[in-house]
Order: sequence, then C-alpha cells, then structure tokens
Amino acid sequence: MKTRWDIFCTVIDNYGDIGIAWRLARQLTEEFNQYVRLWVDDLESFQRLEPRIDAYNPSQMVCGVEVCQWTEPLPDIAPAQVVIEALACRLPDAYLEKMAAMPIKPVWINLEYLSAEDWVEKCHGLSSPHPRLPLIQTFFIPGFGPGTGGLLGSPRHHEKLDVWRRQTGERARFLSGMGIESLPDQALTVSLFAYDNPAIAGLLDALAAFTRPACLIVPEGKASSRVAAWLGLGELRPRQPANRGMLAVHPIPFLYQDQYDHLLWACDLNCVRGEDSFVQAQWASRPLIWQPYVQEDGAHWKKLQAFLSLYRQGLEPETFDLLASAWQLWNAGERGKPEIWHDYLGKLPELNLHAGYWQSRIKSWPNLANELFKFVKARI
Ligand code: TRH
Repeated sequence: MKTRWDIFCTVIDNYGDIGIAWRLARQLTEEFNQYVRLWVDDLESFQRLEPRIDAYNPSQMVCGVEVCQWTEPLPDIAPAQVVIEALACRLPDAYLEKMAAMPIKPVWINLEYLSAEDWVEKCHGLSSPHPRLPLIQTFFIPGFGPGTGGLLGSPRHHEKLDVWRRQTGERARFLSGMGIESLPDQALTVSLFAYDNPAIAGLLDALAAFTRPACLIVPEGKASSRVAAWLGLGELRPRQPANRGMLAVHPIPFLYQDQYDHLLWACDLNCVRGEDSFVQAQWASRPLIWQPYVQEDGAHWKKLQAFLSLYRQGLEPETFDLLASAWQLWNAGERGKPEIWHDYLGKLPELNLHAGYWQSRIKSWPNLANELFKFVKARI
C-alpha cells in the first residue's frame, strides 16, 4: 500500500542534513513505493547535490519525490500519514495543530543523528507524548546492528558496485569525466572530503613520499585551502592539477550526490566526514578516514571511539592500533609523526580486505529505510 510521508529538513551549515533526507526520500520512493513529500528550507544548497532541483520552484517532482520549499508560514496543507522531523529540525506549530486535529493521528517520527554508542539501542524506539497536543513522537536513531534504527544506504544500489568495479573501463571513464586521465597503473587514489583540518598536511606529506604514485581527488570545499597551502598555492582551481613528490592533486568541483557515491567507489581510500559520506564510504567497501562533525562538548570523540571499537573486530591488533593512531591525529588536527601515516598507508591492502568484511556486516544489519517502513507498516 502506498503511504504518504512528509519529511521535514532544514539545511543548517553543511550538506549532511539535506544529503541524508534526500537519500532517504529517494529510497522510500524507489524501493518501497511510498509517496514522499520532502520539505526543505534551502533549495539552493539542495541543488548543489541534485541537478534536477530547480532552486526557484517551491513545489516540484524530482525522482518521484515531491520536493517542497519549507517556508514560514507553511502552505495550508493536510499532514501526511507519516511525519518525519529529520535531524533536529522542529515542525511548525500550525502543522502540529493540524496533525493533532486529524481523526487518525499521523505516525510521528523524530529521526536523530547516527551513533555507534551503546545508548542508541536503549533510546531507539522510545516515545514521548507532546506536552499539550494528543500526539506521540517516536525517536528513530540510526546505528550499527540489531536494536538500532539501522544505517542509511541502499543495499540494492551498492550491489551494483561489484559489477561497476568488475566492468573494465567504468572506473577509468568516471575518473576521465572528472578530468583525471592516464593514471599510472599502480596509482593509489584518495578522495578528500573534510572540515578545515591542519592534519591534512601530514597525510599529504606521506602520500608525496609514498612508494607508489598517488592521486588525491579534492571536491571543492572546506579542505581545499589546506591542500592549496601545502602545495604552496593561493587557492585550488577545479580541474587544474598540481604535483608534489609522488602525489598528483586533482581539485574537482563539488559533485552531485550520485557522482560523489561513484567517487567513493572509484578510490582506494576515502577521507570522509560528518555522517552521510561516512556511511556511504562504508558501503563502498574501501578503507576510510573519518572526521566526525565537531561538537563543542567533545561528544564527537565518544562517537569516534564507539565506532572504532566496533570496527576493530576482525583486524589484527597492530593494524588496528595504526588505524586508531591515524584517525586520532586526523581528528586532533595534528600533522603528527610521518611514520604513522607512512605505516598506515602500508597497511592499506589489509584495511581493504577488512573494508570488504565490514561491508558484508553492515549489509546484514538493519537498514534505516527498511526499519522505518516496517515500523510504519505495523501502525497504519
Ligand atoms: O556536510 P557534512 O559535514 O554534514 C554534517 C553532518 O551530517 C553532521 O552530522 C551535521 O550535524 C552537520 O552536517 C550539520 O557531511 P556529510 O554528513 O557527509 O554530508 C555531506 C553530503 O554531501 C553527503 O550526502 C555527500 C554529499 N556530497 C556531495 O553530494 N558532493 C560532494 O562533492 C561531496 C564532497 C559530498
């Protein structure tokens, strides 16, 4: 049965909120045949991830999803059967009043940020009544493994990954589309998506002195100025590569989300950040370096440790220690001792095997869209 969903999302500073809401809306539409209306306050930022978005159209159909501009006040509309308040945004009061006035109240879900911490299992699925209105909100918390809200990402989409990698020429064609031609056979390809981070220089030093040629692909963003400074340039210009030592740096424009997924598939190592690129890099079954979104109270360190303690399972202790030291440096923003990055890069073959094993684990764990669909189906 086709159920109507309203997903609300605000774009705060980065791309994670809209990236997550859009990926979820598409998966519910394409794989679960649901009718999704996505309310977004900033269509211009959305357009950077999705070329089919018209930033000036307040109501449009894109990939089967009804995309609506979230204005204040909201247009006078009837709430859907399922309402998702995504990633710390707050529903307008008038909309809540309308939900409360419905004879059958909508299923109201508060979709939280992902964490590997233990509290997720305890808090996922808890309900909280509205203080004034006859409405109950359920907390949906994405996480790793049973008892959590699961991970965002389409297993169906990532099944194509094996075919994509096997098909000769796909990767080369993709890279050539990014302006990266004739890579040396043994080149190590690395994608860089990070917040501004002084530790970038340490990794670049190691790549420049590596035993194999390396190619660093940098979509335009907060990390670009660090890379430019390391190269001794004033700025990075998309599609104007530069070299230092064994490293070729390829700046590219900020990609559409579908293309970015392919970039993760195409690289041997992905530096990722926040939440969505972090999760999609795991689906891509390649080694990763993660920079969680920095929180003032230091909560990101707990998130990092919790993930590492899961990810270590199946890794040799020595390899895990290297991985943990490298991620520690990355997140402390320290250039660090060159040996750490050098040794870390030397472990990439082992980390690559581990990334494949990890991908098979996350495939067997709950999937966020599926968990939401099951939850709603049991209530409608
Ligand atoms: O942009 P982020 O830093 O988002 C963060 C986190 O979600 C964090 O939890 C949240 O609190 C904060 O925003 C406000 O990183 P994230 O989560 O990886 O999201 C980036 C999105 O952008 C993701 O969907 C991938 C996409 N992307 C592109 O579409 N093209 C690109 O070129 C790149 C680099 C990313």
